[in-house]
Amino acid sequence: ENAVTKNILVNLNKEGFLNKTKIADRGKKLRKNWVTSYTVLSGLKLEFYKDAKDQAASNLKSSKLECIDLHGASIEWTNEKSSRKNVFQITTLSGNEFLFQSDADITVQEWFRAIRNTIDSLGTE
Ligand code: I3S
Repeated sequence: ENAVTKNILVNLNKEGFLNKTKIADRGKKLRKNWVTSYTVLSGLKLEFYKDAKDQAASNLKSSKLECIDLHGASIEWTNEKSSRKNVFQITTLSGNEFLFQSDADITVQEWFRAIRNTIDSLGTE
């Protein structure tokens, strides 16, 4: 089984609105700027759009805000990096750090689980 097959088997695809801020770029600390983006977990990566309509038109390069490669990334809950509740951090192999948050407890837990499962399924392949 390769990573793509595993992803299909455990059905990790997910999309919806999530608050996000990038806090480091290749290890260099950035000033926080929380934005709400339409977030899409496509199995291998996380993509961000302004809204769902933009995602539907994702063939238009301009609508995509950013993309996170989850291969080799880590994910963890954090209480120290924001005063907000339900915050988790993703750190990419390249040293980019992002915080994600939603006031909806279940939403955040579902996102955390789906992203962690994706990272685990990508493994070291
Ligand atoms: O880690 P910080 O500096 O307390 O993060 C806050 C700032 O990014 C703030 O913007 P200004 O630096 O322009 O004041 C944001 O408005 C806050 O939301 C940030 O804190 P939270 O606790 O919301 O992550």
